[in-house]
Amino acid sequence: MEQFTILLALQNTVGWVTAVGVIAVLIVLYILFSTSHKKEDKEVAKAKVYKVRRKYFWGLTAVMAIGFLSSMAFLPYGNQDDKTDVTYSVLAFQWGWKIAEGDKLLTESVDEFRGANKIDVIPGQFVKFIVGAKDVTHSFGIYNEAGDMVAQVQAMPGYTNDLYYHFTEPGVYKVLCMEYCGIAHAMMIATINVQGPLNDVEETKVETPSEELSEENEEFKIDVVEAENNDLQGQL
Ligand SMILES: [Cu+2]
Repeated sequence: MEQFTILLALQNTVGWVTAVGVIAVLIVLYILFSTSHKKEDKEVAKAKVYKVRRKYFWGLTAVMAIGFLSSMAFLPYGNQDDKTDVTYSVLAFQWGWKIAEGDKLLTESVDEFRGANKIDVIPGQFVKFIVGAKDVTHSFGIYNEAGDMVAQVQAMPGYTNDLYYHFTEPGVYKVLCMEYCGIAHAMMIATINVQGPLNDVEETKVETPSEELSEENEEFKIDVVEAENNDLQGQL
């Protein structure tokens, strides 16, 4: 966040320097042309303006070069691989997704590549997706449970693109194709299941009455346990 603030401040500064420079040139132009009437004066004025303009151009180029080079150090994109917990390869095809752990897409041909259209990710994992396509251009879009797109990258044949996403929120994420790719484009759906391990689910106590359970009660208890198990499955 801090880096973005610095970048914005730099952008603003460059903007202001440009604006002030343009205004200065316009003022000089105006003064020179409004005070010189004779033809030869205009020629002299023109030469002066060109000289100022040249200096301004090189000055601005130097300021921009220094600003650009020094701001490179603050770019928020470096070292993503160091943060990566798990890498997945993603192959888009007409019409579906193959997702497999690892960087197989970089080493295997697209015909050999095997994968599933559903993966499990542990909440908190920083995931790298290596995304490619088998046939035509597709687009790998990740949607959260609220239906908001949280990350997206093009899936192109012959290339791979990297996409990083930090799954901080648990939930069932959907992968949809963002690039119209033919008749069954809308059927291209994969699932990224971001749920905690089973033992993270809070245990619900089944209260046992102190008196001995009759057969009927015993059955009732089993029903309750099964219903709870079903609930858990629904969540997972
Ligand atoms: Cu597609």
